[in-house]
Amino acid sequence: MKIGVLGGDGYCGWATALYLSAKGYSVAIMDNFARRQWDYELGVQTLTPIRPLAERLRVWQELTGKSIQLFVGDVTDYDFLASTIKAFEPDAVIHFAEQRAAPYSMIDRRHAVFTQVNNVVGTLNLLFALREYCPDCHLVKLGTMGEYGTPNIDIEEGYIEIEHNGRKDVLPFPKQPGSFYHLSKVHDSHNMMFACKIWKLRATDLNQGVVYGTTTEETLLDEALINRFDYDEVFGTVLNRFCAQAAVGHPLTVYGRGGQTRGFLDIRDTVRCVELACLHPAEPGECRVFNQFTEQFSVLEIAELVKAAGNKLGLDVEIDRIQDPRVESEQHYYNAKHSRLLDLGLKPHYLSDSLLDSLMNIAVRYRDRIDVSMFLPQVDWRKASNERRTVREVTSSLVARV
Ligand code: NAD
Ligand code: USQ
Repeated sequence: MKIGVLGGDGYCGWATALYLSAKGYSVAIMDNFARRQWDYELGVQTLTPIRPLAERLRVWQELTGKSIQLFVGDVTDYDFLASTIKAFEPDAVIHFAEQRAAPYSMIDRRHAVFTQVNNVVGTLNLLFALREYCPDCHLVKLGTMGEYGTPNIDIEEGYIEIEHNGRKDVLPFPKQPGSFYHLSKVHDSHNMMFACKIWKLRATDLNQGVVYGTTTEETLLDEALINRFDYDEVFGTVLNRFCAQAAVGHPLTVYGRGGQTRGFLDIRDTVRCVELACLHPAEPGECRVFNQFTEQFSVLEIAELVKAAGNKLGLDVEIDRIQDPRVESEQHYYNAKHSRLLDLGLKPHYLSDSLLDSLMNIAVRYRDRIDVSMFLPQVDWRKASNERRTVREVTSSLVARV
């Protein structure tokens, strides 16, 4: 099977490209390195020292004899995307290439607009390119559990049967996303459903929970293959942030009451879920949805688990509660179905088995690289409409003055 990995230089994409290549699939990465640019803009860097993509790919080839093709370009550039799809002729395309941080999309109007243009236009371009050049290709698109929000009812996998005024139908599950980023995923989902309906494309929308973990079997082969570990307030997800905080003795920053509950999964399950979706493609005209997570935890439960893991390593970990910079329910009902990937054969890894090895030990190993000024939240949902000068703007105005 030929598989294109859009966003293959990023966290999920890099692990997926290596995993699929190791399994013998013919893999190509498409990426414009936007993610590395956002780090420069925000003045942050991944805790783990990642190498340039060309070097990563060279080392992978030297170690395994397997080559991964590279197409450098922007998926919002239709000519680039269409010519790449035409040249590579994939059987499946995994689409990770989006701006994925909720706080980034809430910095100000510009970042909200950028996020939605980047994400929605990229996905629309892909739908048109597939229809034109590869109509039988299976689109595996990364959505998010955050599309659903936190309704006071059980969350189904994409669709729900509703009875209204004596009539019944199966309809898309209601969406109540909590940021302009999460909204971009809802817009993508609607565009995909529509394109599948009118053009008979085949698509799987993987509504993924929060991914954790740094290591996979493949990235462990060499230090040059190491994956990202983001811990800053914008791109760092909650588990990474707590582990990095614990490693340097900074109190864990639980936002608000800490009852915010989310689905979580190990990066090793992300790559397997993507493979399972590829091995069992959607039918032509079908846009199906899998909820992709393995366990659910509240933020406070995560903090307690990190505290306990830190204590095992001799770290003195404190839990702090700070005002929630987001607008979200801090205590709520949460029960999301997630059986479809298990039915296809997913054997989950659990947090209790990976918290030390794939998170805490990595945080401790690289703790000298941690910048503690990146811990406290600066992006505030309530102030998102204010224009804000970013580090990059300040730096470029200094450069301009020189
Ligand atoms: P990431 O930021 O590490 O990687 C995204 C990659 O896409 C980067 O390499 C970036 O350069 C590339 N990219 C972005 N816009 C592009 C464009 N216009 N053209 C070409 N390349 C572009 O993000 P990630 O954590 O690997 O997430 C991947 C996908 O999975 C995203 O769609 C995200 O919404 C989804 N997801 C991630 C998580 C998580 O916890 N990391 C959870 C649920 C869903
Ligand atoms: N949180 C804290 N303290 C922190 C950081 C976060 O309490 O220091 C809380 C947040 O308020 C939120 C929860 O932890 O309630 C999760 O936040 P997060 O930053 O770990 O995750 P989120 O913003 O939801 O986004 C991440 C990925 C995104 C993906 C999403 C899946 O960045 O790409 O779509 O997880 S989900 O959460 O299911 O929507």
